[in-house]
Amino acid sequence: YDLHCVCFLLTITTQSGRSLFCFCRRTDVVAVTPWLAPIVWEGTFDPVLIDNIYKPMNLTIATTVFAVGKYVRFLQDFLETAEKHFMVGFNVRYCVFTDRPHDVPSVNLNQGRHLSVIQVPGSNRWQEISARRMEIIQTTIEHQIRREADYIFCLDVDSKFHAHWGAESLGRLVAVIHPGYYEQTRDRFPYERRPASTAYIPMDEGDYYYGGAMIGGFVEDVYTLTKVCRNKFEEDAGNSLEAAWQEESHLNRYLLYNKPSKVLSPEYLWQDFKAKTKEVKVIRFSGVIKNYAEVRPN
Ligand code: UD2
Repeated sequence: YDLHCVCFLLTITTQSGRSLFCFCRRTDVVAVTPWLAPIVWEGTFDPVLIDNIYKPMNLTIATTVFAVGKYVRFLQDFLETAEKHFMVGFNVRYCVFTDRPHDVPSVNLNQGRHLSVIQVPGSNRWQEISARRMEIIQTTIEHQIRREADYIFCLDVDSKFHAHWGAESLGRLVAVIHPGYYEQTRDRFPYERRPASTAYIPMDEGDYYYGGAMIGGFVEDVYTLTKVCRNKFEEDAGNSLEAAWQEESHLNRYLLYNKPSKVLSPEYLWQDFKAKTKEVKVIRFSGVIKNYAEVRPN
């Protein structure tokens, strides 16, 4: 399940006798972490070879997305573009969490893809909506997802897919490098810096700054992640603390001590307001420009 295409020249002969080649063609980016997990950039993997490995497994990918309050307006573009680019040819089970089930748009889904709507409470604080995602994903894995899916991706809704996002992204525990910080040194990362918080990371620690807009992996590994982050969040709340970037801060702390088995480059989480840089050959998924004051409850 957790096959990696790293930086080796590899030849595989398929059942039809065809030889497939896969090798790292990038010299301008680092494509492996210090703990030997691949960092997935365009040009470091062969999508045909990877499909040949994963498609026969008949995998199901759960995909959670929160659309609470006015964020329901982002669902249509999110789903329509996902149908074009995200895990095409795989079984996908979208779980849409919303307080406005009647506003969930009807989008044509391809074969093998299903959508369920799960009602969640609204909130007057955007920080709470964002932070409670861990708790809700944890309980939904317990009640539903672990019976239905092999892998899970948890994604931000105010986003669109623009290009192929496929099985090269699958792994035991998958995180994405935040596009705002991939060129920065660790002392510039916006980790939680107060020792009193359970999300605390000292200045001389940290590998990458991971974006909270995507977590993924085996259902059970993401389950443990959400459970730990939820507990830490609640522990902080009990001490009247809220980490600098809510669940993103807890996620970064978790991933420092539980290293991801695969890291996605910022191709998998760009921001529309940010000009494309030369390393980014393909933007696959990006956060749309939004008027925070208008879409958030406060
Ligand atoms: C950043 C992160 C986001 C999260 C947040 C922390 C990236 C690119 N983005 O984004 O993942 O860690 O900071 O606070 O890494 N939501 C609703 N209704 C609301 C507010 C939020 O449904 O009223 C959901 C929705 O799915 C949204 C997500 O929470 O996509 C994240 O909230 P955000 O978009 O306000 O956070 P943002 O863009 O500052």
